[in-house]
Amino acid sequence: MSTLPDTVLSELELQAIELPSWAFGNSGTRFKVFGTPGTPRDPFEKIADAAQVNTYTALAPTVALHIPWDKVEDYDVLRKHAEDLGVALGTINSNTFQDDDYKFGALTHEDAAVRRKAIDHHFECIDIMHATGSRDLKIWLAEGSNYPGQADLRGRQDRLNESLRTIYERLGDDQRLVLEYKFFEPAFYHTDVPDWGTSYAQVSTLGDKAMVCLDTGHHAPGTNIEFIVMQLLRLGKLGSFDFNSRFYADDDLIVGAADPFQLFRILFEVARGGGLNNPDVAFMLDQCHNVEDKIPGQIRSVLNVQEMTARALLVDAEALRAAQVSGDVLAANAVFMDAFYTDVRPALAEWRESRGLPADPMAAFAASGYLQQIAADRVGGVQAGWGA
Ligand code: AOS
Ligand code: ZN
Ligand code: ZN
Repeated sequence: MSTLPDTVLSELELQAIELPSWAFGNSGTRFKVFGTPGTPRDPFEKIADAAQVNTYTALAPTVALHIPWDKVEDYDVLRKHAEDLGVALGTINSNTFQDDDYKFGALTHEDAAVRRKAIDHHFECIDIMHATGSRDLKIWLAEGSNYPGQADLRGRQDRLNESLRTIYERLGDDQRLVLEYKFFEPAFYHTDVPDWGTSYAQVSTLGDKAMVCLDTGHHAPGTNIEFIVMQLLRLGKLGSFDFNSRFYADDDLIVGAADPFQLFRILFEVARGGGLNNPDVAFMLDQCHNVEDKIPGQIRSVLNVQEMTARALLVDAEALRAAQVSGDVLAANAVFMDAFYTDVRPALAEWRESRGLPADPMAAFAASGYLQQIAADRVGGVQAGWGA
C-alpha cells in the first residue's frame, strides 16, 4: 500500500501521546543504573529533550511531570519554558513510594497522621496542576503487604476510599483523578489496587472526574488486556493509558517492542470503543530507557503507537462485521490479520514528508547532532527517580 485512506490520515493527524519526564533521566534496575552522557540535570532539560520528540514526529505535544522529582520553584517559568519549545505540561504524577513513613502504606495506612501526610502530598500536586495548567492527577500506589495476615485487607480498602474521596473533593472543576492499578510490586502478597476491577470500584464511588488508568505492563502474563480496554471504554471509565511493553513483569520497555500484535489489538478496541483521539482517554508513555538512548527511545515509542494505530484503523469494519454475524470464524480472523500484517511504514513516511516532517524521524534526529551537543553541554545528569 503506498497511501493510507484519508479517513485513517485524519485520525492520525490528531494523535497525541504524552511523554513521561522520567523517561529522559537515567534509570535502571536494582542492580545498576547506567548513566547516559547528556542526561538532563533538571526538569527544564527533561522538557527540552521531550520537545525534541515532538519536533521530529508531531506526536508528543505534552510532557507528564512527577512530584517530587520535577519540583521547581516557579511552575509558571517551567510552563513558559515548555511553551517556548512547542510543548505543554501534562499529567502530574504523585509519589508515595519513597518515604520511610510509607513503609506500611500511605493512603491506606493504619495511622491517620500518615494518611494525612499522603493526602497533603496530593493536595500539593493539585496546587501544582493549577499552576501548570494540567488536567490529570495520576495516582499509582505502591501499597500492599508481603505476608498473609500482615494487613487487614478490608480495612485498607475502606481507608483508601476515604483518602481518595478527600483528594477527589479538592480537584478543580476541570481536573481529574486517574487511579492506576498494578497486580504486584513492590508488595508481593497483596496490592491495594491490583486490578482494573478494584480501580473501577474505587473511582466509581467518587464521581465523574475519577477514572481508571491502564498501564499495559501491569497485568499477569496471558491477560487479555484489550478486553479490559473494551470494558472500561464501555463503562466510560478509561481515563488514560500508560503505554510500555513487558516480557516478564513491569519491564517498562518500549511500547510495541515485546508484542506489537497486542498493541494492535489494544488500539483496535480503542478505536472500536470511541477512545481514539478522545480527550477523555489520554495516551501516555510510562517507560524507562536503561540501556538505549532516551530521546530516540521515545521517538521509536511514539512511532510504534502511530504505526499500530494506522494498522488498527485499516481493519475493514464492514467485512469484519459481516463475517462475525455470519459466524465465519476464519474470514473474521483473516480480515483482522490482513490489517495487522499491512506494513504502513512507507505510507507513513510519505505522509510525514507531505506535512513538512522528516520521513524517517529516527534518522533525522540522529543526524541533528543534538545528542552530541547535550553530551558536551551537560555534566552530571540525574537518575529518573527509582531510588533517587
Ligand atoms: C509504577 O509501576 C507505575 O507504572 C507508575 O505509573 C509510574 O511508573 C511511576 O509512578 C512513575 O511516576
Ligand atoms: Zn505506569
Ligand atoms: Zn509500572
